[in-house]
Amino acid sequence: MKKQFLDLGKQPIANGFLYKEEIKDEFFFDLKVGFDEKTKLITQMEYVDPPLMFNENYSYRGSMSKTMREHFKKLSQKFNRFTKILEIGSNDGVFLKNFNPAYAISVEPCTNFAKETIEMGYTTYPKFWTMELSEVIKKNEGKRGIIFAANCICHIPDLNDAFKAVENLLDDEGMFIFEDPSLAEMINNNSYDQIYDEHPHIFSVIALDNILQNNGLEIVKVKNLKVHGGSNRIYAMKIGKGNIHESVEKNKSFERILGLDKLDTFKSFADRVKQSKKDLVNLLKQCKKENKKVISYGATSKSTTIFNYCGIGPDLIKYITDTTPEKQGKLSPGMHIPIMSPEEGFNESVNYAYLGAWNFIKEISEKELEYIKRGGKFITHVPIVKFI
Ligand code: JHZ
Repeated sequence: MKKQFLDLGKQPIANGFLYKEEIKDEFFFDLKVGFDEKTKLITQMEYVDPPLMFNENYSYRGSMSKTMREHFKKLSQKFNRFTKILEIGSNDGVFLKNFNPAYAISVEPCTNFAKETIEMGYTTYPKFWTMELSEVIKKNEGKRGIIFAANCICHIPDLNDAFKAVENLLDDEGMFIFEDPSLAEMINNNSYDQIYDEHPHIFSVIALDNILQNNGLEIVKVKNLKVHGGSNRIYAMKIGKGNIHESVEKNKSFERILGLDKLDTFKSFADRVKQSKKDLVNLLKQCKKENKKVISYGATSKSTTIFNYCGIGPDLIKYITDTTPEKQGKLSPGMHIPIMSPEEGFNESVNYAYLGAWNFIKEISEKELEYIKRGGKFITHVPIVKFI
């Protein structure tokens, strides 16, 4: 039974960057978030139909940041080169490209990206991850020693089906490894922008272990990661097949201390979210009053939630810069702020830049030393609304 604790209002498709002519057909939904009392899962009250988000026009490229390219390269070096791997949600191949196509295959429902990894030589199933698909792959390719997914499992509405499908395709001694944003980090950082259509769930280790165990799998190890504003890498195996590392209980008891197994914790989080909205809007209005030019750095899915929930449009944020070619020349979803390349828009006229990609603050501040030296400032809402 889901109990609603947060209403983030009408929201568009977070990665639905669009042209002016497309505004009239733009899709909106109610973004409401609840707590499932049985499994302790934080999950949306109603899910957006996946093909509306993940299709041939999907614009998020995992390889756009150096941080993530290095992250996946480093991780891939820990894997046995000769283990048969399946990646669920291979995007533009940012992880997959580190493996020999003879051993690594993938699943990717965004057909624009599936085409890219096929061209790179990898067998890629251009489909959503389901029990039905895992049966097809088992017949065609055989079972897998490793099933990997980064920023993908929390995108799947039906977790029971997804985990059953993993259990079906995994070798008996195989390892299911996946990373997604951490609920503990979201609560601690007030980073409510982790919630958007593509993230129907935000995972605690407690909730994940409950749901995995209902489907024949269990968590054997947890690694806390810095990427994407704080994520967890979960290592899971078939029940009884692995030794349970102390990190599992450590994470669960930390989460219990934070109250992630109780609805009240999320009610107070919702109060902090409302305050964050007021603070951000007030700060941007003040900048406008002082005739400062404010732009946004990184046209992220996260900033779609922020701009639409807070009602921030081109009057407060002139435009957004982003390195992704597929986003440039378009408008941001819902609030229709123009997007351009950093070469075009990140220039001397900018006074302040709201960090849509706050999760890459280190990479961005290293890259934008000139801007910082001449007095340019960044604005963030994480963990509180402030100038950096
Ligand atoms: P970034 C996406 O979320 C969607 P987003 C998805 N649902 C998910 O889970 C996470 O990714 C992992 C640009 N950029 O990674 C590139 C610059 O312009 O925070 C990207 O468009 N300059 C799958 O969209 C965006 O910012 C830079 O220097 O919230 C970053 O998007 C850098 C570093 C990035 O994910």
